[in-house]
Amino acid sequence: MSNESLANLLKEERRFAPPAELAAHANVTAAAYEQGAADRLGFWAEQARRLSWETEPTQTLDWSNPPFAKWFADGKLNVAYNCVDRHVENGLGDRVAIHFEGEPGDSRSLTYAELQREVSKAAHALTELGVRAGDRVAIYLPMIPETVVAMLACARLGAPHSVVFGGFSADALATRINDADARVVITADGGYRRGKPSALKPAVDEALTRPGTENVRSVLVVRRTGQEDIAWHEGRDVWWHDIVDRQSETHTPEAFDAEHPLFILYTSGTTGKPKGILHTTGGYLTQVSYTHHAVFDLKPETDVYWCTADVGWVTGHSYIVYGPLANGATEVLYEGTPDTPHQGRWWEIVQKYGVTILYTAPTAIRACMKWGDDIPAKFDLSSLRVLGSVGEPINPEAWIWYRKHIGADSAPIVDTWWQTETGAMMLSPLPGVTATKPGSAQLPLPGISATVVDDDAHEVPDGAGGYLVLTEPWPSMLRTIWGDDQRYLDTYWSRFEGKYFAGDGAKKDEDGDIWLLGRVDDVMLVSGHNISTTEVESALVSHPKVAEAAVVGATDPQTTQAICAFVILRGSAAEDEGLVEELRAHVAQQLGPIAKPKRILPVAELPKTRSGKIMRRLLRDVAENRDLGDVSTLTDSSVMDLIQAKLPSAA
Ligand code: 6R9
Repeated sequence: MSNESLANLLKEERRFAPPAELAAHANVTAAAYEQGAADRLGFWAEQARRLSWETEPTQTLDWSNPPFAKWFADGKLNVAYNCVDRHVENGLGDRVAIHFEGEPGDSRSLTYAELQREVSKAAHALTELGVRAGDRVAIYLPMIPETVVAMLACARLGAPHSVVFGGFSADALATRINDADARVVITADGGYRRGKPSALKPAVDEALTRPGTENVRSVLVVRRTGQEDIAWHEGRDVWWHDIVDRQSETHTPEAFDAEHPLFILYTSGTTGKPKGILHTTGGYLTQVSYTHHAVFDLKPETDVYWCTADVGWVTGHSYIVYGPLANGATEVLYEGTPDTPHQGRWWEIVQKYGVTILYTAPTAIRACMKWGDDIPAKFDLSSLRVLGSVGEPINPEAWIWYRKHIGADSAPIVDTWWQTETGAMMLSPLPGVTATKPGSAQLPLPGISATVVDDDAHEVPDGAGGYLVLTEPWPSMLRTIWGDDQRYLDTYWSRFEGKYFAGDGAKKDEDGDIWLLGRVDDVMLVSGHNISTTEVESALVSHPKVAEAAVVGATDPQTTQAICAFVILRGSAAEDEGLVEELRAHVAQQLGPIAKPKRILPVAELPKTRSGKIMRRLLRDVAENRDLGDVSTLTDSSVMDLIQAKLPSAA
């Protein structure tokens, strides 16, 4: 990237104060920022007391060998005990932990007491299969209660889990089993996706034929879809109901060191083999618990919380499993897609359970915008009081739509920036404190130190752009890349000395609030200006005819890169002659002539990763007439054929 800072193009003037009622009773007030700034370690030591420790830690942070952190190193605790048993001991056994909603419409609620029995039985079953503390267990399951039970059973035994998203192929699963050297795989016959059963077990069978997976001795199989023709490997495969159901319902948890590994989660990144991000116990649980309490203002007695992510992503780990359950929340777990059997399915679920806190991703919000305002309007969404967003920068127009059509123009939106590597939220407004700005994650949470720096690692002044960095260690930080300390150093700690490089472009506005501008690899260089893909996309989405946009820089002889935009039009908009000119003029008017796209191509779909992030790399290949790179992480690879087929009409 050149020395020129990211152009600070977008000017967003709208502000939304917290609702008075929420502010008056907020879990966290502005004092937390002062406390975190005055004594960061003292602040986190206090948050660690949210947990129940078998041995209380006396040490907060050991940073004697940076960047290898140890948090609460002399403390001991059991994560599953903290997420389940202690709530039962505190008299909350009858509280619902999970309202499960299957895609075909089956539903089932588990109380904390029931969850305790299920986790205990599963822990005994894993022990019978030979799982011991430190053994890795791969989990390849749909979004069903057994997935949460399996993760907690592993945590209870100190056996790090590696959850692999159920949409991944046999190859991706084999690579991950191999890298973590997993000993047991927990899977299901299948799950329900888009109205039909989708098999999982065959992918496990195939993965286990690949070299490097020989150490897997057992495959534990949950029966979900009941398909008849499932292949069975005697001696290796075991039905969940055969082994789990007959176990004792009581199990004594063992306490582990705070730095005992809790899980490995693979993140693909843009190049190279997937990185096994390693998270440990005490610091991770402290920060997911605190942030879930602070950012969602969770009142566990009355709130019904719903995070729509898949458990296969970090959002599912931290904000479906560990954060909410550590806090004794009641939450919804939904198996399927938002448009099955109809495009109002999510809103029907909000109405059915009286969901009060909803946490979802910009890609889903933009899909709902495209489907139309009339769909959510058919349901009673008045229970919602806090709305969260995560995964990508949220375009201001999508933010406004979310607030207006889902949040009754009153629920605060918390735009939470974080990563698999950070383990928990790092930047976000606080719903009872912050006057929110559409499209900005705004500021580091209490106890977190983050800023924006230029190429030479100097902090940029307000109004300027650069790179987001984290300047102090935080409790839920990754500890390393599994089996590859050098890659951990090279990837995150070598770009700016002593600072964690997140890989995201960002700017500070005139108030010092932070705006995320997309991955650094995606930033465009146009006639000597660094221009953010996010800002041009947001300008396009602010046009009434555009539902979604993806912008890339394509090599250009005159301007180094030329801005090339792919847009999805809103339902009623026609792809007529003047449209492209109209959109170019709109961007120029919103951001300035420098940001005017050279090409705009209306398309039916955009290439997305399975966690819903736009894959700009592939669009760059298209814009530069190259063969497509690796498409294996795409949700639907036929999308690229459709886009390429449209290409001759462009330019
Ligand atoms: C939690 C999660 C991490 C990357 C991150 C950034 C993008 C996530 C964001 C956001 C802008 C937000 N990202 N939240 N960008 N605003 N609120 O998504 O983890 O899958 O590891 O992705 O996602 O680019 O670096 P992960």
